Amino acid sequence: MLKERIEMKKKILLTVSVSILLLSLSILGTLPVTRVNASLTYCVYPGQSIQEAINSAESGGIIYVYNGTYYEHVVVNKQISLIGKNRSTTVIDGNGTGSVINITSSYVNVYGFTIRNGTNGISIRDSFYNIISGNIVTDNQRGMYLFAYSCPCHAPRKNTIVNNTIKSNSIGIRLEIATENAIYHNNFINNTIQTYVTTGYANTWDDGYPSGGNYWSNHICTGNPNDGSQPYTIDTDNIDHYPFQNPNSWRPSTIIGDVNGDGVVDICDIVIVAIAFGSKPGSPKWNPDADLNDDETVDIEDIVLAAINFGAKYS
Ligand SMILES: [Ca+2]
Ligand SMILES: [Ca+2]
Repeated sequence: MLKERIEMKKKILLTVSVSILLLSLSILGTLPVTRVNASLTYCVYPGQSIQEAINSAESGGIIYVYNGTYYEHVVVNKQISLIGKNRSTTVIDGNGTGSVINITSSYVNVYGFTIRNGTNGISIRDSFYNIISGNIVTDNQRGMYLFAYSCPCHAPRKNTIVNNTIKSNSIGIRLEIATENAIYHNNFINNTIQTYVTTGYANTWDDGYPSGGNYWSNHICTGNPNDGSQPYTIDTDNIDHYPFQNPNSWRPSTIIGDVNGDGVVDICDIVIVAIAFGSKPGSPKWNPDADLNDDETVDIEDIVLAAINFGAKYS
């Protein structure tokens, strides 16, 4: 019985995933930023507005942004996944002012962008359980800014910031009254001030050993990660116990299907695989992260691998 139930669960998950896949594939050729299916996926092309897509989306929706440079100040005020096609070539530029992406809702995913040239690259205000992964955040006054807008009781908590490169900002990350957030497997490179943290508020800067913490360009240590003998100390409540000697040296997520490396296999991962469906190295849609079985093709086998592990997370 148990085996049958597991098989049934797999079948249901596969059906759901393939439906999502087909839906995703069916919309990739369309141009308007219009709703494709109830609250699911919107595509944004160069010349269109990411904000308009967010405004149209319902909670739980996915905004998929094609390669290009978008000069916008994006406000994310509802629970959505904002996914860029390629972190190097899908660019949101703040034109030197404001927050490039301002997150005021909880349960938001932001994956796969270059976010640049703002007062804040990404700001997270009074909100929780957001996941910022796989982005390049550069040339902002504050790369990331987590803060309580109204009162300390709204201090941002439980946000996860993983697999980002945060470089050449005046301040890499500013945590102003923010606590219990997890920040690991990021590259902090040549920010004038790497971190600026309000004292008395504790956050997590590593994922334990041997998973490790972050790479810091201003911290010399040995090992990927270091064994704990050369921690990167911000203050007594904020210590990266296991920093990395070299950038990008963390092991990929050990959960098959966790494409964006945030520790859980969910709809965001399935969509990333679906978007790369049919691609091989060299093709425009190719994303090596989506090739879960490493056979240099993103196909149904990769979708199935993600579907089987749907819901899995680090314990
Ligand atoms: Ca994931
Ligand atoms: Ca594959």
